[in-house]
Amino acid sequence: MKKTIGLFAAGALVLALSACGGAAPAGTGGGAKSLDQLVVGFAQVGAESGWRTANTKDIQAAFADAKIKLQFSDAQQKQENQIKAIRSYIQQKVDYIAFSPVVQTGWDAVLNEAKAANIPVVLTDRAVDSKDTSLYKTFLGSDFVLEGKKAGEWLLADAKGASAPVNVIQLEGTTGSAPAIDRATGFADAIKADTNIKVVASQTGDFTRAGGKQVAEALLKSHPEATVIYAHNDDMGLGAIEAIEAAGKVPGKDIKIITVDAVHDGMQALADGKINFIVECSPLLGKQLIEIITKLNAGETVPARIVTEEGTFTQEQAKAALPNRKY
Ligand code: GZL
Repeated sequence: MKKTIGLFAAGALVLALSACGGAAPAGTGGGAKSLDQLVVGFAQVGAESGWRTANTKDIQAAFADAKIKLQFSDAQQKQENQIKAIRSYIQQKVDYIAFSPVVQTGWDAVLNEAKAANIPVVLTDRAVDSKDTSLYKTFLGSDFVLEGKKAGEWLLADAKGASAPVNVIQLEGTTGSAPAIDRATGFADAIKADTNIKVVASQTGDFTRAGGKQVAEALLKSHPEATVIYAHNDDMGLGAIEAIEAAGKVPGKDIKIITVDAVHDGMQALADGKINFIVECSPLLGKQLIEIITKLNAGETVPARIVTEEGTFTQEQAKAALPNRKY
């Protein structure tokens, strides 16, 4: 009789433990799964620029190398598509969700749904303006204000001692996106030091080459006094080059161009003297994203903010760097 009770008690104990403990959901430090058992949902912004293409390729390669299953979606630059993708990842009960928020606002509801489902979220590339930072584990990406500041500081140096006014057309990135907001802020703060430099017009080209060309054509017509174009990414700067040449002017000389990213086509235009200065913004976030997920899955904490390292390029530096660039 005693033996039977003993076995029953042991069985009950095992049942109780498995009911309470169970396989802790991944990302909560349960470490219940090995990396090759994980499924990660990634909601990408779209394929709007050379930067985005390089970012997607790098993330997909990093997950393939790490043998972690990646569910990938392209939102075609629409927030509602990203929200739909995140909701589908929640329904699929993925282990982690990562995404690059196309705009800063409007994420609290869906991020609270992910939190309620106990699925950790990692922000890559762009930030959200949610006040509740418990809605995501970390934000991995560039300091866009610093990027804008670097662009402005180059113009300050280039315009030093100039007697004629320096009138700038600004081609903004996607309206409401962190890079567009912050690159404008950093640039404006830097050029304050020289009252001879003025932004005479500023409009979004939505980070695309076509958008940059269309807006540059219009603004060059309405602002013939402009001598500089500051584009929030290379693709819009490349579109502006087409507009400048169509107007019979020489890009890099009649109209100086400053851009951000340093993707191949931008760097080639810089080497060719059609762009004057590029601030780098690295799209190569895949390896760091894998490191973050590996740490979270092992129950380790990660910093709330991980800033990517990046530099700047002049024409000579672009010529030297081009042969070894990965993208
Ligand atoms: C910046 C990234 C921006 C790039 C653009 O991290 O979000 O979006 O600068 C891209 O080229 O479209």
